[in-house]
Amino acid sequence: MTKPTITAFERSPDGGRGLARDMRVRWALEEVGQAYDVRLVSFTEMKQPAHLALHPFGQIPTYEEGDLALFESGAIILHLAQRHAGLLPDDASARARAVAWMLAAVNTIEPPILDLQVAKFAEGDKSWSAERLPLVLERIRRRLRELSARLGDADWLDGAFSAGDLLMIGVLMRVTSSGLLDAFPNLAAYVARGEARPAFQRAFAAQLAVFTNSLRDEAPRH
Ligand code: GTB
Repeated sequence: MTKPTITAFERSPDGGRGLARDMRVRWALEEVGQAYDVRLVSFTEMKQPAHLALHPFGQIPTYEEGDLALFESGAIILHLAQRHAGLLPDDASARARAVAWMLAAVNTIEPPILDLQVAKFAEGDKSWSAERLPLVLERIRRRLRELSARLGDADWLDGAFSAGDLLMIGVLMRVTSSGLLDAFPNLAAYVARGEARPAFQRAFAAQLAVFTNSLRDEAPRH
């Protein structure tokens, strides 16, 4: 495989906490042992024609491998999982179930979590915001309850670790700091189990280094 290039924030607003979606792509690349390059983009560059040709919505991450260009973190991870061993089971039915978990992560669990970010950061100053917030939180709790019940005391969602777990943990990471996982110790342990994987650690360190370097580059010189 041609060494792929992904895009990531030149300076992530999350301060290097691994919450931007290049993190999950880096993690998948590390899991399958595929070396990659990173092109850092600013918010301005993301909206310029060169980047829009790669990503119609002017976002990160993107993925370039030879003449293949992809956007959408889920699609990039599915591509990697299909091209390499290690992220999808060989058995066709188990593979289909793992893909179902990938879609459940981005299609069922992530939307209410994104809604919380919108409620807090984009709508926090609206007169109706305080009234809406509990509804948004309850929609997340409902999904966490359901997911927690299904996971039970298993390590991973369906047998061995798969791209379904990678995406699900990538999504759940976005609510760990809010305390929403505290009521679901098995989900908190599930996220911690994912974060303990060596591939996660390498990916996390790489994205943190980008943030740390961006601070250093900006530091006043004496
Ligand atoms: N569905 C797409 C995917 O999965 O790839 C969504 C891509 C997306 O939302 N990208 C965001 C982006 O480029 C970065 S990850 N935003 C810039 C823009 O739209 O102009 C979302 C994100 C951003 C910041 C934090 N944070 O600071 O905590 C967390 C997550």
